Amino acid sequence: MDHNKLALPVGTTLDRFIMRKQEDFPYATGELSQLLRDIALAAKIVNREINRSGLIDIAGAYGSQNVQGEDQQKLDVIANIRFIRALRNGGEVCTIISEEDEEMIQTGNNQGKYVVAIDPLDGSSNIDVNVSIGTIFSIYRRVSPTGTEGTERDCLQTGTHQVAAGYVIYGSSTMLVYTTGNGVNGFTYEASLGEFFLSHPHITTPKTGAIYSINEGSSDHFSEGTTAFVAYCKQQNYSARYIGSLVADFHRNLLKGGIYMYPATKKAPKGKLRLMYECNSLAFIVEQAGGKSSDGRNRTMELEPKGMHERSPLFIGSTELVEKAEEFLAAEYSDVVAAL
Ligand code: AHM
Ligand code: MG
Repeated sequence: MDHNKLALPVGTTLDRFIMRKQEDFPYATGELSQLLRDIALAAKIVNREINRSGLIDIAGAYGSQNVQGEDQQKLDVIANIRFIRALRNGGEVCTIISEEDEEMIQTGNNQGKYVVAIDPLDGSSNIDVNVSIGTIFSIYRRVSPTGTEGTERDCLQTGTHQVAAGYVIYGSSTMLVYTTGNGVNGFTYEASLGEFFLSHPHITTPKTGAIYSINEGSSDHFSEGTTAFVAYCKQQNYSARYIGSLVADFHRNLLKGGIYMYPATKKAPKGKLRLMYECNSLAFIVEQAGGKSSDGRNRTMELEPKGMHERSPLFIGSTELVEKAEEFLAAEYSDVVAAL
């Protein structure tokens, strides 16, 4: 009997993978590695809270609104506390931007070299009905001198300056997917061992796909270009798939090929999604996986952020589909932007 078949290796843990990657950079000090491990630790805790949310009184609305004027769920607040605490205790981060906090958060770690932008729990209106939700993050190196508090300039860098980005999907299994600019790797959480294991090495996204994801309930407010592109998707017999949970919609399309869209609408001329901790993070990942992300005309990662909670339209996924959407939008896009 082949003993290896009796007990298959469990594989590479996230910690070991991060350590190995660090060895690839001879002058790396390990701070970014530690920071990624802090995020993974908070993700495990948040995963635990989500899994038992039906049993204890942490599902449902918190009774307040966040900076965007959206109802906060209790788990939004809990996830925010967990990630901020992990980043504060870790010591590598001087400043955090969170979807849940209007102002930037100073961690008190003025020696920290990094700034994190995070949506601690995205798609949280789906929590009560057991639909997948996620955490999205971007990591930047600060531009202000260490030893001082982080500044707005540290927080408002273009997406091209990200040193790492990732997401956690709390779904039928929990996964952490991240990039440090050298490809994309995915890790699946093994709850009984309390570890993330490498399950999706070198993720590449198909060049094209047959899935389009958009909230067609808003179609009365779509621009002509968006309407025409959606009609094109139907002519091609693409499948419509829209969970309404960005990480879940993005993750599916990343693996299978497709396009996710949150366009500018007449009601929301800059769309809904936030540039700093939703669009840019996923844009870095999709590009590293061979895909594309734009606001319909401009590369997402080159957009100049003017505010920490700024919104941007988002067309993201397989390169051919994003380029096709851009073609449809090209004619009218200049009018939309002119009207902003
Ligand atoms: P949130 O950050 O308040 O959770 O909102 C973001 C979510 C995304 O996960 C999702 O893709 C989008 O909002 C859905 O919006 P809509 O209901 O307008 O389609
Ligand atoms: Mg969000």
